[in-house]
Parts: sequence; C-alpha cells; structure tokens
Amino acid sequence: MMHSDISSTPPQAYGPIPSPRQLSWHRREFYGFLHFTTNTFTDKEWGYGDEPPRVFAPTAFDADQIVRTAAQAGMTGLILTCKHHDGFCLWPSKYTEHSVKNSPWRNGKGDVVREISDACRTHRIGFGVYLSPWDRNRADYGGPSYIEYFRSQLQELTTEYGELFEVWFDGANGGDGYYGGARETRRIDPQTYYDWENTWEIVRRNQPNAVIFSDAGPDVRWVGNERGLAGDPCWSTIDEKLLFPGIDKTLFKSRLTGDKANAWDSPMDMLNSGDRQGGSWLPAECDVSIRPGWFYHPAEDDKVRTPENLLDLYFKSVGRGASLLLNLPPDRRGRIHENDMKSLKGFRHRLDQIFRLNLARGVRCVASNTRGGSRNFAPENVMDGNPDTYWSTDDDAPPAELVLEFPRAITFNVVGLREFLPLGQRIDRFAVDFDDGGAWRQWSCESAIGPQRLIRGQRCRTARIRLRIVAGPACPAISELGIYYDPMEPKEAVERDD
Ligand code: FUL
Ligand code: CA
Repeated sequence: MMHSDISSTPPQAYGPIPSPRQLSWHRREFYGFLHFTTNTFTDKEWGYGDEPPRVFAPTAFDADQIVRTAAQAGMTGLILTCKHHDGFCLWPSKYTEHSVKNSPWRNGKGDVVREISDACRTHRIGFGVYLSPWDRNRADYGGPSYIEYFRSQLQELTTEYGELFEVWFDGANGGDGYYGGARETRRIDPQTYYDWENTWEIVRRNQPNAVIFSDAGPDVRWVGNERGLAGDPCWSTIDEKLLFPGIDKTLFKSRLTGDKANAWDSPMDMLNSGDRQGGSWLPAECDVSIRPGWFYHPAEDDKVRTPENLLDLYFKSVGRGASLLLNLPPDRRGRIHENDMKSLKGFRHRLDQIFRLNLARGVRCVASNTRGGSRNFAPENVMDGNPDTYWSTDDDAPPAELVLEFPRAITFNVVGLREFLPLGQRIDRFAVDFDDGGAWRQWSCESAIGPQRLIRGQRCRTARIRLRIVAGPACPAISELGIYYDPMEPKEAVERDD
C-alpha cells in the first residue's frame, strides 16, 4: 500500500493561475512577427486601402529563407500579417478580390499564408495569424456586413492553415481610409463594434489551443508600448475589469477607484507593469520591430538593431516574464534582408554564449526548509532543467533561502529564475547574495519572478550563492535557478530604451 503523507502534498495555488493554453504559450518566450503586404512595395506603414493588388510583386519570395532565418535565431514561432489595415489579403480569400489572387505574384496563384505556414511546420516552429479588424479598403467598414466579412475571413484562417499558436488582433483604428472609394473618416465604437465575445468564439471553436492577443486579452495582453519593454516588475496578473479593446485613457481613468487611481496614469502603465492584486492571469507580450518601421523600407537598411541591442531587449522582455515578439519585415524580394540576418545571427550567438552553460547544474544545494522534508519538493529540483519540478517549503514561509555550494569558485554575472506557474505568482520580493570571503553580500534584490526573471549584474567570483525569498503571500515554488557567465561585460552604451 502507498504510504500517504500529508507533507508531500503540493502547496495550494495562490491567486490567478494560467490556463493550459497560456501555460504552453509561456514556453514559447521568443517568437517573430512578419509584416508584409502592399506597404512593402509602396514604402508605407499604413496603406490607405486604394493600393491596386498589382503592386504586390515580390521578385524572389522564399518562405523557407524567411522561416529558416527565424528558427535559426531561436524563434519558436512566427505570426504573419495575413491582412493589415489596408485590407489586402496575403491569401486567396473567397470573400474578396482584394488579395494575392489579383497580383502578378505567382500569376495570381500564390498564397503567402500557405507557404509561410507550411515552412513553419517544416522548421518545427509555431504559426500564428494577424488579421486587422480595421479595414481601410472595404466599402462596408463601419457597418454590420463588414463584421460578417471579418468573421468569414477569421473562419478561413483558423480552419485552412493547420494548427495556430496565436491569433493577433490589433487595436489600431485610425479613422480615415479609402473605404471602397468613399475616401472619408469613419469612427467605430471599439468596445461594441466587433462584438469581441462572439468573434473570439470562432478562434476558440476552431483553434482551442491558440492564445488570443489584443490590448485586453483574453489570453495575452499588450505590454503598453511598441519598444519591446516590459515593466520592472511586470506581473502576469491584471484587473481584467479595467481593460477593454481599443484603449481610451479618460475612460480608463474613470474606472479607477481607491489606490488604483494613484497607481496608474494610463492604461499603458497598467499594461506595462500588470497588477499584483489583479484577478486574472493575463501575461504581457512585447511587440517590437528589428527596424524603426514595421514594414520594409530600403531607407532603413542601415537602421537594423544591433545584436547587443536585441540582447538588451531580451533581458527587458523575456527576462521580466513577458514574451518577445520581434518583427522581421520581408523585403521587396520576399526575403529577410542580409543586414537583419546578420544581426539575428549575432544575437543568437550572444544568447548561446550566455546561456549555453548553467553553472548551477549538479551543484550541492541546501535549503532552509523543504516542504514536508519530501524529495518531491527538494532544492535540487531547481537545477534539473525540468520546468515541472520545483523546490517548495512548508506553508509558513517566507522567509526562506536556498544556498548553492560550488566545489570551487566560479565567476557569474547573470542569474535566471522561474516560478512553477501552475501554482500562480507567489513571490513579491527576492534577493541574490554571494559569499564574499566568508560574509554574505547582496548581489541583487528584485520584485517578482513569475514565468522568468533574468538579472544581469556585476561580475562576481565566489564559491557560494544564496537565493533569499524575502516576501510573498505564500510559500515559494521555484522551478528553475540558473547561474551564468557573460564574457562580454554589458556596456552602458547599449542601454538604449527606444
Ligand atoms: C499597430 C499597427 O498599427 C502597426 O502597423 C503594427 O501592425 C503594430 C504591430 O500594431 O497597432
Ligand atoms: Ca525544475
């Protein structure tokens, strides 16, 4: 008979927890955006909607080159702008003539969505779709028949291109457009026009494992800026009642009461930092382009972010528990430009340099307390590379601590931590100390761990490192702790926040 032992019972979850589809999305961390449409050829960022399909004419479209470049950079998926605000469709939609089928590319027989999604499967990375709600081409935009059109297209994209990992709904609604020749400004009510509940339902039905992104969730939230920067800290929880698609500062402010009225000045601030007291698990995604624009412009060929800048973004997005959605704009050939490839390669090299070797692997590990004295919650679980095992303590902690004892002195300047997400975000504050000739010295002290926390700090040589859980509402559940050494000292000059 099995010995039943209360002490080996896992801790109770604290606060909101991720859904299964959010949990699998959390493992993606770094993936790419592809902004590609008529804008690529007209040198625009927002097409007006009157671009003739014939302008879409990539000269050497190569889905394999695009997807291979992304996969080799370490991206775990790609999200394609199947239709941007100008309304041109990269697939031969049954519901419009405004698509690749009337372009010279592949004699009107091409399908960019098909080729990219197939290449993603070949390279074993995920595929996701961006479908702009705002459509500056459609004559009926603003009326009820457009919603039917939009939903029919969503139905096509969610049923004809295999499994999707994410569906991306843009909040932008600029007003003016071609609208079938009307050439006027149209305003819609972003809260009611798209009837989001029922539109999201199409995704739920056809792609139950895909997460839905918008300003306001329901699965993944915008981080509040397009510079790739998560707040520090960036909580995975938020007060969903305060959010709504189509962000309006005045309306947002009017919904805030008590402490919250002082905590955030705008919805962007709240999206950026999350809300520790929030009632929903709604993690942030950082969307940012490798170039100044989202679409390809020849004039930006020498404005590609450097590997060091991308690394800085990685620490400020993935390293703060958000995901990094990095845009790579295919050029007029329909390929990722050489300069972007070079930068991505350099970035990948830097990530490998830092994270290839976890110096904590297999090191002796001593905890102040182990839950029920049980091996299920042993401190060694933080260094087994398995996200499903974790160290935990009895219910009355924190404070709690865990000491790594290295057989001989090591040099480190980067630390990585992960909480066991199925039990929620349990840690408010923690510190990392090192043994400085017999006395503990604090190396860093931060708020929030969540899906992941990466800290870059001063280079230290030591034989003992201590993790101190300083504050939290419940006992900790830490699934991973990594100690790394970056041979290139981070320079102030790369701390560029734009
Ligand atoms: C914004 C859009 O207006 C941009 O063109 C781009 O697609 C970006 C990712 O989202 O809201
Ligand atoms: Ca583990």
